[in-house]
Amino acid sequence: MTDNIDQLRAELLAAVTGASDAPALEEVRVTALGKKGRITGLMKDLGAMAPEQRKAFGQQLNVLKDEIAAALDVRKRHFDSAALDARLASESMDVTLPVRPEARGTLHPISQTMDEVAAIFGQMGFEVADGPDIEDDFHNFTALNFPPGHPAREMHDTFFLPQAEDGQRYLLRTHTSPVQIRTMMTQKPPIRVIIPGRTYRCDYDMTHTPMFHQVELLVIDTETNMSHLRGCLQEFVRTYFGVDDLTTRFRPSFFPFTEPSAEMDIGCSRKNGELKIGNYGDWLEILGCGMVHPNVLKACGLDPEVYQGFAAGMGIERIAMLKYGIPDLRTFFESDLRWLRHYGFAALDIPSVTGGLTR
Ligand code: 2U9
Repeated sequence: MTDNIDQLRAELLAAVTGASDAPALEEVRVTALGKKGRITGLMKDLGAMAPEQRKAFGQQLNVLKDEIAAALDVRKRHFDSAALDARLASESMDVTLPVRPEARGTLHPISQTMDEVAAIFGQMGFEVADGPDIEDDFHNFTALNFPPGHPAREMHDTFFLPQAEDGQRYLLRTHTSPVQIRTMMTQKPPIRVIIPGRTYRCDYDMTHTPMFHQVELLVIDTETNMSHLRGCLQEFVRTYFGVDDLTTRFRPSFFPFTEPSAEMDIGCSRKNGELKIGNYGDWLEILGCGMVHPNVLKACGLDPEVYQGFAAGMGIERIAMLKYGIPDLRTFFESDLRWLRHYGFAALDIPSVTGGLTR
């Protein structure tokens, strides 16, 4: 009996050692320990033996079973680690190789334009501020001096969220101006901020998309006036469009949040249906602006007798289209890779006032 077990042990251990790969080893396991395996078969024979013999033989079989299982386990781990090494070797890559040119990503013109705007105003001492896309009525309308029945407060102009548990009707901000309200309520003047960001209005046609981008700016100090506003905006458009002596023109306008309010035009030419920025005698509207309304200052806890400020706002898509000759607004949001490759920017082409601003 013992001789048989010793012989079986030697045979099975030799088979384990001789298995050349994981499937061969699995076959050995089935042969030894599977349902119809050799050790399993001997276990079944125990039932027919006398109690004394069953006890002695059973113990020897259990030892054999454990030994073979352990040997199988050691050999299996050897194959597993060899397989892992082979996989790691086959999947390794040389991270020092240059990026494949056809896989190169580009910066969307919206991101590039926002970066350029931030670089120009940053040079003038402005900081970038941001705030939530979901706003409440106070920050988006009331603090900005919108009267109760103003059309912008209507359902068909603004995306309202379902009434919240706190009874408020939250909305997707219709401009980035709520960020200026939050800034004035939390920071002590002097304030010089620009706010680039997403804005939302219920509108979709050739010149409007439900989500678009704006950049607004705000300056609050004890002595600010329209000439500061004009100088600042003139400096911006000259740098942005790369035309050193670009002329600007102010036309009176109206916004609830500024008084007086104006629209600023820049010089251009429309000869032969081609738009060119420069001093060619024609005018192109570029942005809206004005002195911050005293009611807005009061709503933010600032005394209009002490502080004045100016603000302006412009559409990012519009100034990107003008500078980079992009004819159709809707293409900005189509995620067309050919369009992105054509109009996109190299990721490392970081804009600054001295480089990367003009093409
Ligand atoms: C505060 C006070 C005043 C921001 C301003 C405009 C004029 C303006 C439009 C340009 C094109 C929006 O994207 S657009 O449709 N904006 O004409 N925006 S003054 O005035 C502010 C903002 C915040 C507290």
